Amino acid sequence: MKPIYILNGPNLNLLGLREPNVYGQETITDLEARCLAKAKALGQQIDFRQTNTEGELIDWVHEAQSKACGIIINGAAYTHTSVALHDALKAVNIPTVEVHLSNVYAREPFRHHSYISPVAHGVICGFGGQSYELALDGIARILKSTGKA
Ligand code: CA2
Repeated sequence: MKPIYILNGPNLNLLGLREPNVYGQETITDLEARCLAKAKALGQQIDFRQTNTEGELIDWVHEAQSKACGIIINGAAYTHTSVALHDALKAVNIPTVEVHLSNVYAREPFRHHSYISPVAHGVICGFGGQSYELALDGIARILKSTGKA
């Protein structure tokens, strides 16, 4: 069974270590453990990664085309800036769900635009770490309905 790639962008390695008022107490390791437990309950495999580099994130999206059955992506700040990430996601034809911990629409206006949303099946934001679990539910449903689970 191919895994669902869960890709995390810049600064998310600081989760739980800085700005707990915005992003909560959970570390990136806690978040990975939460995703592993949820994936197990859904009978799915995951490959959970974080990078601070735009090019690496794009390389992982390309790799996902042949090695993953779906993508869950928190592009972090690249969500709002990266045409390259938009183009990479547009080029892959496996289901993609955009996630954010915070409700980006309740924050600064520059966070209201996403280059990922137009090329994603769906978007989940504002539920903290639970956003990732909801995204796993959503992608598992897509995979089942398309016979790819
Ligand atoms: O809410 C989200 O998940 C975001 O993708 C997080 C990004 C932000 O740029 C997006 O607008 C929304 C920021 C990730 C940085 O995470 C930090 C965690 C702890 C301390 C500092 C940054």
